[in-house]
Amino acid sequence: MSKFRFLILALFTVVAGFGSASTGLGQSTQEAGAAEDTGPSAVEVEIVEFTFQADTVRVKPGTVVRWINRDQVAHTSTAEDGEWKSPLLAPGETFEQKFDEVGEYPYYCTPHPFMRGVVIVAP
Ligand SMILES: [Cu+2]
Repeated sequence: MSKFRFLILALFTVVAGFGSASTGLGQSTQEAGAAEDTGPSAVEVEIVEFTFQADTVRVKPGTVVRWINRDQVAHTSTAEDGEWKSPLLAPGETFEQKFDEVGEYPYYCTPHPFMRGVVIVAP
């Protein structure tokens, strides 16, 4: 990844962070941003200290959600209904899933079932 692209991603993360600060209720949300100039729009969920951050993401149909493990131990992103199932993600590894259909998609981490998140797909 080029340095420039990394900076864009970092900036997006900061902007999304500001957006979530106003939601309150101890639950963070993240809106899908404008499409990047390459490929479909993507939203990142960081796995940090046994939590999905943000644990609730709202995206438009066709968005790719990318989980990235920034923790010290391995985690997964596993859909409750079996729609997707990441391999065990070692620290630093990522997993992507594209969401085309409107709906709510709860998921968890297989080794740590208390780790929960949801992807909400709406127009
Ligand atoms: Cu886990």
